[in-house]
Amino acid sequence: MTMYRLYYWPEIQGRGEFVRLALEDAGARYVDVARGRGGVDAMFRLMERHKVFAPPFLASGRLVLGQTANVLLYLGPRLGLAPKAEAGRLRVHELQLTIADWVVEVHDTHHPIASGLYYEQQRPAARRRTADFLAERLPKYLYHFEKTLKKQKYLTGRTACYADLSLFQMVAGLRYAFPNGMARLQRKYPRVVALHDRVAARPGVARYLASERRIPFNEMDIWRRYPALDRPAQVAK
Ligand SMILES: N[C@@H](CCC(=O)N[C@@H](CS)C(=O)NCC(=O)O)C(=O)O
Repeated sequence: MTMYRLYYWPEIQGRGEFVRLALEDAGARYVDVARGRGGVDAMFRLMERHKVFAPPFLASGRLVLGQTANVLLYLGPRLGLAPKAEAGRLRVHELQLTIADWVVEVHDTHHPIASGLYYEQQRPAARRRTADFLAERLPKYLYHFEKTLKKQKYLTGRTACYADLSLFQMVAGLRYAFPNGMARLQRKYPRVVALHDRVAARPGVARYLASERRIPFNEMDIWRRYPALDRPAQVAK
């Protein structure tokens, strides 16, 4: 069985989680290198040598691949998490790229001006950005996936693909970051919620979620809980 090496920041789920969920769902053998003894130094060395722009990246034998969606494009067929036909594979890749765009927008709710500044240095802009995200962008993404799931169990039909696992992760992360916003919104997207629950119950994923390998969400991650950004609905007086 192939041994994969995943490289990602050791203290957060982040984008590494999309890859981890695919590996865990399939019961693949892998090492989370930066969480081991080599730490992030091992990660930086390989990044430098292979000119990878940013983590996560994956090493498989001599192959080193960066960009989350690219890593999943490679892993999908090898882990039984992608359709066989090219058209189906490209459709899954398209869905994954849409999720990648969505992740950037989630990140930008707490870092709307610059990634290099602290959240505390961009709070007013973060409030404006989050209000727009919750009112306009989040419903647009959720509706897109709700529509895609119409009349089918998983995003591409009867069997799960890696984009289903990533959609699970989006719902989990968004519920953590915006418990009030998501409580208001999610009842309008029952198929997305059912997909989340279906993925969480898959044996490999359920085992992983119950393990210590699943790091809890935290405020260094992409999905951050800042109560000032996620106010409860106004109660009418
Ligand atoms: N488009 C890339 C983005 C990768 C990325 O932004 N990685 C973050 C961690 S989640 C990082 O460490 N970025 C460093 C940087 O952008 O300078 C992907 O989807 O993998």
